[in-house]
Amino acid sequence: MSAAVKLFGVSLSSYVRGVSAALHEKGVEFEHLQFAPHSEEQLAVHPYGKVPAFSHGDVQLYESLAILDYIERVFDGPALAPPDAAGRGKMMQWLCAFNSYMYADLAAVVIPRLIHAPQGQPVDEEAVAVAAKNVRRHLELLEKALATGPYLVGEQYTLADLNAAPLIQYFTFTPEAGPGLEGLTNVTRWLEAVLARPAMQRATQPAAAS
Ligand SMILES: N[C@@H](CCC(=O)N[C@@H](CS)C(=O)NCC(=O)O)C(=O)O
Repeated sequence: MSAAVKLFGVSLSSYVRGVSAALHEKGVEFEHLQFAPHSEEQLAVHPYGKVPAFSHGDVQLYESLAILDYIERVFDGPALAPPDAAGRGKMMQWLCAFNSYMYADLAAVVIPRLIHAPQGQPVDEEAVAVAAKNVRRHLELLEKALATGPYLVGEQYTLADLNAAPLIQYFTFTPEAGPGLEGLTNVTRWLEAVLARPAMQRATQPAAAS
């Protein structure tokens, strides 16, 4: 019998959704434990209390990039990374660019608009406006990349696509999405295609974020 696979962290999290989508793409059966960030349970599997964390038998991991890479290397199913060094480098570039630069600006719009405001918490409009301007620049970069193929690394759907799309989808639920996505037809087409994948649908609970 194969070792048990467990995913730790609430489905609402965009990073958890990416990892969940990768597991579904590969057809991996897994137990999904809906732990909240910084809960006692999550701190037991992630020293920083963030989501996601992951285990496969004795292997315990945190950081979505590490988890996605492990899933791609260990499990059968459709390849989610290019076979060649150049393609793999491009995929890693987009994973790192999203995690290092894009995530913070997207979250700085999404969290106040979709989490804080509905809870009656004040929103720093100036900070949201600055972040939204940065988001527009990130999306323009994606627009250019997506002019040469359906996915970020060209013809092949990869970890880079499933890592980025969930938080960009949340961005589309904010008022900033109108100007943010205006004219970006490649990004819009890409987002629709990624979100329509059965694996992403199974990983997705967008209603919880709106
Ligand atoms: N670098 C981490 C980031 C994880 C992360 O920031 N997750 C968010 C949810 S999408 C989280 O746990 N937020 C709670 C917090 O930051 O306190 C990864 O890639 O796994």
